[in-house]
Amino acid sequence: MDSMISFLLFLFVLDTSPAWATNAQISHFKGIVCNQCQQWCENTNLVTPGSTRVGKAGPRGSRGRPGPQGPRGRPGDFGPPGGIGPVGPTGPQGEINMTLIEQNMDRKMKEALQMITRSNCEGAKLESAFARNDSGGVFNSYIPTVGFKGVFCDVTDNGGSWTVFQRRMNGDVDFFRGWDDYVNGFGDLQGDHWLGLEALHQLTRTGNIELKITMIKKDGIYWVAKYSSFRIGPSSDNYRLHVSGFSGNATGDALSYNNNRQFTTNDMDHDVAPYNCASYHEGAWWFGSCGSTLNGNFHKTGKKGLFWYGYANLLRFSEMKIRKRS
Ligand SMILES: [Ca+2]
Repeated sequence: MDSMISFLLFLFVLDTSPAWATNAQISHFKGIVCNQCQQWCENTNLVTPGSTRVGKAGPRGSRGRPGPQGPRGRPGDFGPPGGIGPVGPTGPQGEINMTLIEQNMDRKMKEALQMITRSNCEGAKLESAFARNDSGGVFNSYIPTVGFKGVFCDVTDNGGSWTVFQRRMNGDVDFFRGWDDYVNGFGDLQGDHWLGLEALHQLTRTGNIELKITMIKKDGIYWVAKYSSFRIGPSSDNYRLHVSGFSGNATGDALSYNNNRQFTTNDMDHDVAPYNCASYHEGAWWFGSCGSTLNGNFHKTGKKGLFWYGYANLLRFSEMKIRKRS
């Protein structure tokens, strides 16, 4: 009942717009009515923006106190990596530690190293040969002053380690040659060949070298001539022969006649004959006043043939090889 009275009073106030009603009084009545009849007020849009008045702005307030310090920030990401610096100066050359290198090599590498560093056939193994046959094979060697050179190593005869330096077996290589060829060597290492006088000098210069000569006569007899000491002098002495200590079943010590003789070829006569013994025998050897030679003409007989200790002992095979004396 009281609300109804207030409402009627409010309508009265609004309709009459009395001059005596202050804004505060109007707002007071609005509050009372709408507290009681809120839904009605909303539905009738009785409360309008115009029903309130905006007052003058008040004085500006004082500045507030600073707020509390904020939490610490997260660390930043890493930056991009820097560039590669300049190459430093080259260090001093170190010494080659052969012991360490060999320790790290496998067996095959060691064999390869032995192949290129060996100067003779000592300890040569057949499986390391470049080419081979029943008695041995071809190996690469490094001979002082000569350089790299192929050699045929006999790895089977009485313990092996033989370096073959002369062989006549089929006659397909001409042995009637000049000085340079005999110094440097010629022929087929697996067949007929001459290793070379300079190589022979280098391989025997230290001494303690033995020589073995195997021969097969035309009649099939097998001969062996061994010498316990064999050495070839230097180029300046025309590769003089020093040999001694003969043994074997070959008839006669043929090389004793050639001992201490210089080498003679058809273009370099160092023999004592009034003519050139190499031309006379169609070969080359440590001739004195000539004498026998294993470097004669394979296909001829008599003084131009291949013989040992006299023209009558013609050969169809000869091989000369050396190794360190045990
Ligand atoms: Ca002469």
